[in-house]
This record gives sequence, structure tokens and C-alpha cells, in this order.
Amino acid sequence: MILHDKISEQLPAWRERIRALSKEHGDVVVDKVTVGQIVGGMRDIKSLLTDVSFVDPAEGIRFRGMSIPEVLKALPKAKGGKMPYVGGLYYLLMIGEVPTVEQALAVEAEWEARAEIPDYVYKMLKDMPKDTHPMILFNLAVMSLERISTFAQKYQEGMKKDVYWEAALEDSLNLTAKLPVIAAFIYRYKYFGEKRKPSYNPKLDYGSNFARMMKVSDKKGYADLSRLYFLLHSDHESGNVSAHATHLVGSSLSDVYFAFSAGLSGLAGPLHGLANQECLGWLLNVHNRFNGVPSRDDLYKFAWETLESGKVIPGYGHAVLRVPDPRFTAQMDFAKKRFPDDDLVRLADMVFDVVPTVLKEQGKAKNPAPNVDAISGTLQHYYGVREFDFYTVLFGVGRALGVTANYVWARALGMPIERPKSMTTKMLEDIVEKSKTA
Ligand code: CMX
Repeated sequence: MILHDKISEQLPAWRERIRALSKEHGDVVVDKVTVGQIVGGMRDIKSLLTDVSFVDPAEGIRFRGMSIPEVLKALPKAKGGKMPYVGGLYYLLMIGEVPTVEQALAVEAEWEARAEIPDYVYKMLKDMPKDTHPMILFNLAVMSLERISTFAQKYQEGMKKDVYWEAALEDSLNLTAKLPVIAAFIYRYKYFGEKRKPSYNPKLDYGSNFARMMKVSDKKGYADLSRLYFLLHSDHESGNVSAHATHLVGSSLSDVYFAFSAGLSGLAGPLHGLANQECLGWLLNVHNRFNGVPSRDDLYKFAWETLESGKVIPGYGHAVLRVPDPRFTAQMDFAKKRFPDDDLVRLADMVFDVVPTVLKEQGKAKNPAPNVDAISGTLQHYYGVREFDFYTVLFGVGRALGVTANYVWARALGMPIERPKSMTTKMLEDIVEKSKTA
């Protein structure tokens, strides 16, 4: 299998690099930690290791060293579309090289062979109360698949540490293959009462299959939007909540189903994956209030009203980034090329013009620029996916690609269980006192 063979080839050199860092240079100091960082959510402490992606505050995400425009240009494009095969992205995240069309299609073929969902999963989802949140349904489906984990089974049988990654890869391929099918089923079942299982068409790629199973739109382009959406949401280095939660749980040698389930639980929070629906809600509020796209002046006043009522303007600001998020730019380009006259796209563009000024005038946000969520809901809305609470599930399908690539490499490189040290408030106060007399 293509990913297995490529990782096998690369593994000895990577293991040697990690061994040298740990055994020969383990005492080299990388960062200092301040009291503010300990009280403030460990912000910016350099303490995680990943080669899958890196967020440069002045530039945005790089997947395996490549910026989003570079990735979009370099990866092989899906048949009949303008966006890359999701299988090609997964290859890039896992292997660190741009795949050929054949290599991208080999990953797509792996997914096609693994997309079947056992009947009991559908039954369980249908048995849940009707008002269950789609993220709970999604997460339950992931957990319920744990019984097919190769890692869990082989671990019980005494699997050796140096082949953990093989079982992790097997699980990761099975999981990522099934997620779009589960997501589409939840969408059709929850909002349209459809009980039929979605079927994965072997002639189509991951993105087209998802669009077909979702049955959302007769407008052209939802398959391409899905490919782009999954690509942009796949990874954002390792410190964000969903990536870190997956990594942390995986470090205890929980299999990928348990680990990703933890990541999904984190993604469900309003400061993380839920922000995209809040952002679209804010845009729709503006649209309703002014019966369409307002004037710049009206928008300016509305933005100030939001701030003065003590709320944040969703879709703006970022913990790490200090420039407009290139994930925002890529989606805005997509919308402007395909449906520039859509009211919400015009509005989102005007917000991009006005809100950074307002945030700068307010002077609080360290980054007044848009993040990924400022536009992603608008694109889904255009294609008819208007059930806001489903948006985080879409994010989850994409995020699985990045976090499972990290999970496989963490097992391959023998990453140990995570165990940072905690302190008491008194201890911190004592350190502060001591620093005054030093
Ligand atoms: N609107 C109003 N105020 C904002 C703001 C915004 N969009 N962004 C930041 N601020 C405020 C913060 O609330 C904070 O105020 P207080 O000092 O009163 O607490 C101050 O500016 C400083 O915050 P910061 O250091 O610039 O930002 P943080 O790292 O603390 O928070 C984030 C980052 C994303 C949570 C914040 O910018 C925010 O709440 N944005 C709106 C929600 C949003 O778009 N979330 C999606 C994040 C996308 C992602 O995770 O990828």
C-alpha cells in the first residue's frame, strides 16, 4: 500500500534525527516560560513537535513547507474539477512530497475500498433522540467504530513498538474513508429524515462522492468546494485544541478512534470549530437588519454596536496569526470566481474592508484581520447547506486528515506519553516574589 511503503522508506532517517535530538541534544534550551503563559493557556510556548504543518504568524499555514497557494497549484486536480484530489492532500500530509496523479488516486482507491459503514452504526444513529446535536452523532459514530481498530486488536496480541505506526495507518485510512459517508448520512437523516445508507461511487473521488451523498445542490461546484474545504481545514499545526487533544489522547496509546473522538469534542467548542456558524449568523443578522447589503457607513455602525454590546465580531482575530488568514483568502477567491454577485459574498467582502478598521480603532484585538471562519459558512450557504449546527461536522471531516497524519507519525517516531508539569497558585506567587528580590 502506497502510504505504508513510502513511510517505511522514510522512517529510518526520521528515527535517527529524533534519536539524535533526544539523546545528543536533549539539554539545549528552546524557549523560556513566563507566569503569563502558564496562567494564559500556555499560549505560544514552543513545546510540540510536528512536521506535518507549521503556522507562520506573518504568513499563515504551510502544509509540509508549502503555502496554501503553492499546495493548490501543485497538487493534482480532481477529474472534472479545479481543486486537488483530497487523496493527494493526504499523501502530501503523510509523506511530505507532492504526489503524482497516480499516487493521489492510489490513496483515493484505499478510501473507496474502506468506505463501508457497519449496519449497527446506522442503527445507533437512528436510535438517538431527534434533537441530538450533529457533532454528538458524528462523535458517537467514530467511537462506535473503535471495535474495528486494528491497533487495539494488535496491541492486545503483543504488537511490537516499532510497528505501532502500521496499525495506526491502517486505522487512520479506515477512519478517514468512513467519515464523509457518516457525515453525509447524518446530514440527510437529521435534516431530511432520509434513512437510506449513502453509497460511495467507486468511479468518483472523495470530494465528488461527498457532494453526491450530501445531495445539497444542483449548482455546479459543491464537489470542488468540498475538496477545498477539507484541504483548508485539515491541519493548523499541533497546538490548536482539536489537534492537540487528538495528539494527547493518542500519546497514551489510545487508538485513533478514541484519539480523534477527543479532538472532535474539542472542535465542538465555540472558540474553536463552532465559530464558523457564529460568523455566518452575524452576516445574516446584518443582511436582515438592512434588508440586503448595507452601506459601508451602516456596516461600520453595526460593527461598533456589536463591540459595544460586549460581543466579539466572529471570524476576526486569531491567537497566532497576525495577517489575513490565507484560508480565508483561498475561500474568498473561490467565491469571487464562481459567484461574485451573491449577496452574502458581497457582504463578507465589505466586512473584510470595514471590520479590521473598527477593530483597530477599538485597539484590543492583536490581529484585526479575518480568520478562516469569516467566509467558510457563506460558501456552504450559497450551495444550500444552511443547517448551521452541521458546519462543525464538515470541519471535523477535514480536520481528521491532518490529525491522523500526525497520529501515524507520532507512533512511527515513538513519541512518548505527554506529561507536562503543573504548579499551584502559591508556587507561582512565590516565584514572582523571588523574582522581585533577584
Ligand atoms: N472582536 C472583538 N474583540 C476581539 C476580537 C474580535 N474579533 N478578537 C480579539 N478581540 C479582543 C479579545 O476578546 C481580547 O479582549 P479582552 O482583552 O477584553 O479579553 C483582546 O481583543 C485581545 O485578544 P487577542 O489576544 O487578540 O485574541 P485571543 O488570542 O485572546 O483570541 C480569538 C483569539 C480567535 C479567540 C479572538 O480573536 C476571537 O474571539 N475572535 C472571534 C471569534 C472567532 O473568530 N473565532 C475563530 C477562531 C479561528 C480559529 O481558531 O482558527
